[in-house]
Amino acid sequence: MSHRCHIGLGSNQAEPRAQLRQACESLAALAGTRLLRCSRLYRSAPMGPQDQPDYVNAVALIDTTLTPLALLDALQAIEQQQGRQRKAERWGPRTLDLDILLYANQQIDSDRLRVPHYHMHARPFVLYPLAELDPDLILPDGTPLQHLLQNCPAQGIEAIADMPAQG
Ligand code: ROI
Repeated sequence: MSHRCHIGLGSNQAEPRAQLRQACESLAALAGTRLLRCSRLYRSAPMGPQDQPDYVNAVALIDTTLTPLALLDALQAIEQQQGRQRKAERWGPRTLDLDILLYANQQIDSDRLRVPHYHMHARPFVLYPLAELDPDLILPDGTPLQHLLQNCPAQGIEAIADMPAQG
């Protein structure tokens, strides 16, 4: 059985646009997974420590037969392939960040994984690309995405490009 999942993508190192394009290709190539669509690419100032470059973010929608933890493993493998190094510094710059934002309508709270993603409710660089893909989305707890957007000003986030077509 396959599940519809929203994946958040972010990068602020080593040609962020190319990082996101490559990550989308890798998502499309995952076992048991189809890439349905990707949002445009959005640029925003860093949230958290300011002494790092602007970020480029996007959201991808996939259909996958992977379980949540298998999907997490696969996303972490893609991060590693693209040179992600886990550093002690929290909220520091990264070549690629892939987050499971939503996994079907499930709420998951385990040691390794929390879905919906912890901080998505207040992050414009997640909510705006998500709304581009699915404006009428309702979160698993019944909150409409549009409610979250009303409480989350766009704050300088800017669509800068389309995700290039896959294939
Ligand atoms: N800030 C922006 N704008 N985009 C991100 O993806 C992002 N990711 C992070 C932190 C460091 C919190 N800030 C971010 O992990």
